[in-house]
Amino acid sequence: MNENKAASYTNGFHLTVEALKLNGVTTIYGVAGIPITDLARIAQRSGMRYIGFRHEASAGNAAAIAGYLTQKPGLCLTVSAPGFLNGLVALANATTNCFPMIQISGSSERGIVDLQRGDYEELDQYNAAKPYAKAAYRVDRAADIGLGVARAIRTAVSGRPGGVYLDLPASVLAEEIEAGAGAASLIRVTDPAPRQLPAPEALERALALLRSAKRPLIVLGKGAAYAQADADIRGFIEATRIPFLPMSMAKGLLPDDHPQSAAAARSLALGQADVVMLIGARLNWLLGHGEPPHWAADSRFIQVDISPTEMDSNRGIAAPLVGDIGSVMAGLRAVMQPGSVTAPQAWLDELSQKKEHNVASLQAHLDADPRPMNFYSALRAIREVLDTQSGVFVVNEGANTLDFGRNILDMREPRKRLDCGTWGVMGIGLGYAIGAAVESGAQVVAIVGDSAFGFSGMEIETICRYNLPITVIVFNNGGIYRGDDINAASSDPAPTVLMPQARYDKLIEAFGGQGHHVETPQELTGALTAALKSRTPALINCVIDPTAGTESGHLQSLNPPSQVGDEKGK
Ligand code: ADP
Ligand code: TPW
Ligand code: MG
Repeated sequence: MNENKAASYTNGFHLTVEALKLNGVTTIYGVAGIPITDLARIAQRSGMRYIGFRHEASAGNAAAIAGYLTQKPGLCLTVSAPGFLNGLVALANATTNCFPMIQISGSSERGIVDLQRGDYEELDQYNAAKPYAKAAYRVDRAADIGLGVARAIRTAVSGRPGGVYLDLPASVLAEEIEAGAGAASLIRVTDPAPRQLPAPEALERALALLRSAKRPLIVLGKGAAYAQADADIRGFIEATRIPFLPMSMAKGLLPDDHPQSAAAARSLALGQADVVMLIGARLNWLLGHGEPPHWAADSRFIQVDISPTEMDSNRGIAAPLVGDIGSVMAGLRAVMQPGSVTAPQAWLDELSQKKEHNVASLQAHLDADPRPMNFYSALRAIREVLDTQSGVFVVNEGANTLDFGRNILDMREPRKRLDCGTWGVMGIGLGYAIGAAVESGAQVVAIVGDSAFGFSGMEIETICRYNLPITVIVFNNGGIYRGDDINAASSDPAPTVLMPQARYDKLIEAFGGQGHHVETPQELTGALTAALKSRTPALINCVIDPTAGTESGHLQSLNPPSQVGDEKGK
């Protein structure tokens, strides 16, 4: 290319980067290779941040959680075919969790792929992505890159947020077009997630139902956390004195030690509530589909959600409030007469009594000091350290590690707890930790089961390479759920067993991070305190009793047992 041509021409690589920058995308999470290596380079050179991962699933998970935390689509960049598919699991997970994310993937030669002539990394990515994404788009001309990026951004964040796939074939990235025409083709998206106001009659209907309630309950989901309407949500809950129950990622929206929290009396609250207001929470499996025996058969529901078709998905919704949570909560506060909705004292007293009882029995477990440590004693040590900190993100994955972590670790700030979410997926741990650290600059403590850790464990190199303030605590109980299963049939380990003597701490030392091996709560307290103080990458191998966990954690009822003809059906 001669000088004149360089001055007056641009290409698909540059147009993609310019389109992203024009729309405020500042960070790309990805894995480099054909045909997007130069895209990553040009992005970095132009002032964007490029975070390179060891596996696309983790890059995608980082992008997804960036989207959740910032309300802007997190961007994941992948190479063709296998890289694309590796990233797709994260895009599907983002869609399932309603996190806004865009996966941009390079793809191979269309003419060869479509006739299945056998190209390098051949795959019909656009069609493969469709069922797993909120939408998929493919750009076939460099002049359309601005349009493709604009559509991807608006689709990801408007309405119910989700994952969008944007296919950029290698030939489009390399295509040169006249620079002026290229610049003119870019689109800055105006108001990508417009407010959606609820209808006045819908507000009235919901308030009338709340006024009639004897045992009202508010359930806060991660949609409520995502909406960043913290003051209006808290204001409404405190003004009405209605008890609230946070879903796991909504913990901290109001502090867990708030007197109106019904978390410690969950079963009673669900089972007895007569009017339930769901705010950014779906009545899916995590809420027993809204059905008995978890819920009263005659309970009535108010649902605040941006997605109209979420209404009646499991139970009839007596008062649908379709709109964005910020607008709905502000609208309710604006029209509600002061004092007109108040939770009856008898209901509050009933919940308080149950809470006191449950808190006392949890405390008894926390106060025990068994050797080896169990989930209670290890989490008590972590809780005591985290109680002295503010602004720290907690990432939590595993089975028992997740269940105990959710119950024992109190959150006091919104959007600080990130976990397996709607799918109960393993492998989000280090990707979420990296995304949270990169987007916020804050410290992250990732508490992960030893099995869970394995799904994204190589990203400790990424954490060390970028010197991120992340402490990974591996709850090492030697297995999936437990470490004590025995295979009587051969010398192979049982299906759920991992190496109990594994020294995960040594892994991070290979990359220059701090490794700690702990066997007592005191050692765990010391290691976590030191790691947080240093603000540098650390991994704590925390030895947990192999017999302490329960198979399938809290989800035993979902695990079909095989009994016919088995010596040991469980
Ligand atoms: P949880 O797992 O915490 O119960 P879910 O993921 O099931 O939460 O539900 C989140 C809900 O929040 C989804 O139905 C989604 O449509 C909704 N949502 C997300 N963002 C908003 C928003 N800004 N306003 C209204 N609803 C939202
Ligand atoms: C992508 C199935 C659910 S929980 C779990 C697996 C493999 C690991 C539990 O062991 P861990 O925790 O992490 O050591 P603990 O404390 O109970 O010992 N593949 C994917 N997602 C899921 N959910 C699984 C497999 C599973
Ligand atoms: Mg384990």
